[in-house]
Amino acid sequence: MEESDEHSHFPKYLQEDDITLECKELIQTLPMEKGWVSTHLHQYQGFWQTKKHLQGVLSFQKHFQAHDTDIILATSPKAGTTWLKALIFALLNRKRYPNIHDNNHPLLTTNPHVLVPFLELSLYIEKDILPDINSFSAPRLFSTHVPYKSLPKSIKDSTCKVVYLCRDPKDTFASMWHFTNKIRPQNRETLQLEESFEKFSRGVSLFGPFWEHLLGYWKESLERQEKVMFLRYEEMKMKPCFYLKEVAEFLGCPFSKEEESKGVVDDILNLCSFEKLSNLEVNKFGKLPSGEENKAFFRSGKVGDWKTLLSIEMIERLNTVIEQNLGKHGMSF
Ligand code: PAP
Repeated sequence: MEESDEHSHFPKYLQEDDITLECKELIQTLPMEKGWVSTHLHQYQGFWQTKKHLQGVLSFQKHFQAHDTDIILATSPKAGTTWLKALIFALLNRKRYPNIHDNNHPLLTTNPHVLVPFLELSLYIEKDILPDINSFSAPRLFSTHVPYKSLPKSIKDSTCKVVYLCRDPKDTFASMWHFTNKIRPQNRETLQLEESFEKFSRGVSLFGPFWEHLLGYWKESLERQEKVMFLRYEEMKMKPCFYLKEVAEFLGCPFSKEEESKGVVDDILNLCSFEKLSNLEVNKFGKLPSGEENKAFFRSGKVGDWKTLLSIEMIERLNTVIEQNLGKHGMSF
């Protein structure tokens, strides 16, 4: 029996039998490193995965058939996935739930990760069981942490839309470190900050290197603007109204003048705000089907919280890594 690693989204204990033969054989051929917690990470198509994630990725790559109307939310872990899921779910379902104050909105009783499932971490994670996603009504809304280059061909070839959200790697690291500590098995000591930081800076984190993840979607967003929309957490925090309207345009469901004057944009932003979501019963006391507490996905929701965690040396080191890998592509944080 092996403990699953950081950011589970799937059951904590992984039996050898839960892994397909195909995945076991592939793993023998891949570079390997010790992960942040206890299990190993395996480098597949340039990105680090746990065994179980890898199996989900393989099944997703093999079986998922995109529809032209699908919408895929892509993020690297801890970039603000929960927020993006809530916002876009509320945006797409605004006609179905026109009165957000009516208490019947699904986001008031259900965690965003349940409403917008991960393809590789949830829908395609079970060995030998394929999800029945053809019954989902259009537009189907899914999410993924899989890097652009590893997405199934049908996503790239179809006209389905991809919305990517990234975040300052210093905050991403801080969020990931706190989260991994929170969900670690009770009998494990607190993660060593220095050790996790060293791995993150070398690119060894779930779906890392973070810079390659970000660049894959960034380049595609420049080449195919109608296909991939590239968003930053910090900018969305600063101008949420502007970006929600931009996303609505991009997804082909712009707000009408009437909706704007009725305050629909603000209603969605309020419903999906950190304060609102984190204080709901479901997110304070509920759990995901995979066993994680919903509250683990709501910590501080701030920009720049890394200042409370990282030493001056760490900040310098990460800034250098960011500059070396992203600076030449015109990106900075
Ligand atoms: P995931 O990629 O593992 O699904 P994700 O949702 O990206 O997780 O990570 C949670 C982060 O998003 C937390 O950041 P923090 O640790 O720096 O606080 C969490 O607080 C933040 N978050 C969750 N919901 C919201 C929200 N509604 N608005 C802004 N930030 C949010």
